[in-house]
Amino acid sequence: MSLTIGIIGLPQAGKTTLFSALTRLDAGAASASQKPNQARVAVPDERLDKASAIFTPKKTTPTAVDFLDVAATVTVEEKGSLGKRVLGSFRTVDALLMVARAFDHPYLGAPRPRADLETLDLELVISDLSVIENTLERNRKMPTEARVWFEQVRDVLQEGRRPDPALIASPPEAARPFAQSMSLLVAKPTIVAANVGESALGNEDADPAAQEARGWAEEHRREFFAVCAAIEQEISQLPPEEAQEFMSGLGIEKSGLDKLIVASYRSLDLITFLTVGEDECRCWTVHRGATAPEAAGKIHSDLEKGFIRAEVVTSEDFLRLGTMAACRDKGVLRLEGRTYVVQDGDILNIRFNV
Ligand SMILES: Nc1nc2c(ncn2[C@@H]2O[C@H](COP(=O)(O)OP(=O)(O)OP(=O)(O)O)[C@@H](O)[C@H]2O)c(=O)[nH]1
Ligand SMILES: [Mg+2]
Repeated sequence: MSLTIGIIGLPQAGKTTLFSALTRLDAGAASASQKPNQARVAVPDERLDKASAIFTPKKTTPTAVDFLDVAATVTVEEKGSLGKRVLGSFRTVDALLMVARAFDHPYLGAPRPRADLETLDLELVISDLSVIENTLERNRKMPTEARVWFEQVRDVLQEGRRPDPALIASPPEAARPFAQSMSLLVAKPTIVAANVGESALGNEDADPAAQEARGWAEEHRREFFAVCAAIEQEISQLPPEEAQEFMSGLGIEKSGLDKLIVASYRSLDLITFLTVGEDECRCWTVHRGATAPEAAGKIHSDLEKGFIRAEVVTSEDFLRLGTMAACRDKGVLRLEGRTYVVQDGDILNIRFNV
């Protein structure tokens, strides 16, 4: 299971620049042809790096995130809205990253992130509305129970509001076959990024346009971060050591990728656990609240089926003490059963039999 994040925004917001920065690819040329950009990125995790330095395993395996970037510049036929081509591409993603321009653009002028985010959000609502209306239109004989649910969602959207996640998550049985292929954009976890100008570097959060975007994100209960995509793209082309030096020189504490991963995991309610050893050190992603057997199932279905117990230590304790034996001696290596709820950063060793 890998996670896909769709980068969405008005034309010239800096989506492709950000995509290039996140993926270390130079996607500028591809975007000129309006071909979507898609690439997989390893999720940075310090705990994994440090565990790997201790074990020097044959393999180190981070988790991965896929990014999708679609040009928002639309043709005349698409009538100035983001349109089917653009928004349709995002129906299959797990989360949306809304990029708001917070830099001065050569011909679009001063940033107005609040207005842009409103416009973008409205486009999502309009697109979802048309999907629902088409579904109702095409399935005139839909059971009443299903129709009522669709109309409920439609009415909320028509008022320009977002439907209650609980409503979206639980369509009545009769509506499921119709709702499945729909995957509403407004129902997706959404993160807002302000793409600030170079003058705001090192102090991105204090930038007035970034604050405007943050305000909007907070009102809409979305995760937020500020980034300067143009600089990050330049940094992403440097060798890692130089990049680190360059970033500290500019006062950038965390890369856009780091900020995005934190925001995404929070907004999707995901956590990371680790498995370590001489063969492999590896990160895994599970939903917050997953039990030890569920986590074991991520590794292999046999581990879930034959689950006996999990040996658990926090990465903090392990990295401080350096060996499992020391963790056992200090009593920080615990044996947990089926009901144990896995915590972010836990190092697990599953005992099982098949
Ligand atoms: N000054 C400044 N310019 C930027 C920044 N990010 C992007 N740009 C510039 O803004 C323009 C648009 O950037 P793109 O990344 O192509 O924007 P986009 O959102 O992909 O645009 P479409 O694909 O047309 O929808 C380019 O000229 C970039 O160089 C930034 O952080 N600062
Ligand atoms: Mg682009």
